[in-house]
Amino acid sequence: MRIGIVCYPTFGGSGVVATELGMALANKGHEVHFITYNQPVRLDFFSHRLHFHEVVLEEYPLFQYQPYELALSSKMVEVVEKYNLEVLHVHYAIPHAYAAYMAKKMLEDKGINVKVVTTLHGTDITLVGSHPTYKTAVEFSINKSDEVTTVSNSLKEDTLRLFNIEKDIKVVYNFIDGEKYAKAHQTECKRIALAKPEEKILTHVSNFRPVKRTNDVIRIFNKVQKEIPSKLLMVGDGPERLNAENLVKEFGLEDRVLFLGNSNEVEKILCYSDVFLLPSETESFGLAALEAMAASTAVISTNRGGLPEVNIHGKTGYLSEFGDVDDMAKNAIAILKDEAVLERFKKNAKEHIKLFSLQNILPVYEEIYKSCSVTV
Ligand code: GMT
Repeated sequence: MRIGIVCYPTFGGSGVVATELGMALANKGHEVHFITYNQPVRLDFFSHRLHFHEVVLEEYPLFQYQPYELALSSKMVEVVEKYNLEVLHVHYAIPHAYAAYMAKKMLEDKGINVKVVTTLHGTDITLVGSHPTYKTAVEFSINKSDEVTTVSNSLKEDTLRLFNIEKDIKVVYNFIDGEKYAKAHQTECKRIALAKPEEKILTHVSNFRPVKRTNDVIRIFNKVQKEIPSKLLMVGDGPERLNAENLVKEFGLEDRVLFLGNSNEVEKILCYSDVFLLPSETESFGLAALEAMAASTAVISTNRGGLPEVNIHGKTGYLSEFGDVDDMAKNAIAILKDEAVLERFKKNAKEHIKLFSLQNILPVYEEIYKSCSVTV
C-alpha cells in the first residue's frame, strides 16, 4: 500500500512509534511517506520505499503564530496527489487529525479519495486535547477520521470519558522490535564504563516534562542508593532537567547520577540497566517502560493510565500510587538487593514484551489500512 505518516519528528513517544511503524511498513514492502517539519529523529535509513517530505513554514511578520496546520494540510494534499497515497495515518490528534480532515476535503474537491487513520497517543487527549481551547476541534477531527486507534485500553476509556465520540475506537498497543534490543545486549553493552561491577544501574528515559515527575525519580534513587551501591542514568531533556540537576546537587549525588541528554540509541544505554524508574503522573502506555523491558530491565512505575497494561505488578516490576516515593524506593530495593529476584524480574520483563512485538502489531495496522481503503 501507499501510506502517508504524519507525526512529531522529536523524541516523544508518538513520534518514535510513528517512525518505527513507517520503517517496518517500508521493510515489509509498503511505500511510506513521512510528512512533518523535520526528519524524524529515529528515521535512520531511506530507501526507494521510504520518503520524507518537509513541511516548510513561511515566516511572515503579521503572524504572531505561524499557521502550521495550513502548511501541513497543503503538504498532505500535494503528497497524496503526487504519490497516489491511499491512507494518511496521523499520530497525535493535535493538530494532525484536524489538518488531515482539511486535506481530505481539499482532495475530495479534486475527485481524490484518501482515508484518514488517527492514532491517539495520550497527552493529545488527557492533558492538551481536552482543554477547552482545543476540545471542540479535537472531538470533531476524531469523529471525522475513517479509523481511530488508541495505544491502550486506558486511553480508549479516557477518550470516551472526555469527549463525545461517535466512532468505534480500536486499541492497538505500542510495539517493540525485540531483536534490536537483543542485539544491543550481545554486542554493545560495556557496562563497566558506567558503574563498578558491584554497583546496580537504575535508568530513567523521558522528555523531562512535569508529567514525568523527574524529581520523584531523583528522590526514589536517593533512598535506593543509601541501601544499594548504585548509579542512576537520566536520559532525555526537557523543562524539568534543571530542577532535577539541582535536586541531585542538594542530595550530594553528583557522582552517582549521570545526565546523558537525548539519545536516538536508547537500546545501547538501556542494556546497562537493572531497574527502570517511571513515576509519571499519567502515562497512556509508557513506551519507555516497554523499551526498558525489551532490554531485560525491571520496571518501577506508578499505576496511572495504561501502565498496568504494560508493567505487571510483582512480575515485570511493581506499580505504586502516584507520588508514593517511599513505596517505589522500597520496591526497587526489594528487587535489587537479591540477585536471584533481580534475575527473575529481568527475565519476566523480557518475556512479557513478546505480547507487544512488532510481528504481532504490524499486521493489525495493515488490516486497519486495508479495511478502510476497501470502502472507497
Ligand atoms: O510521553 C510523552 O510525554 C510524549 C507523548 C507523545 O505523544 O509523544 O507520549 C505519549 O505517547 C506515547 C506513545 O504512544 C506513550 O507511550 C506515552 O505514554 C504517552 N505519554 C503520556 O501519556 C504522558
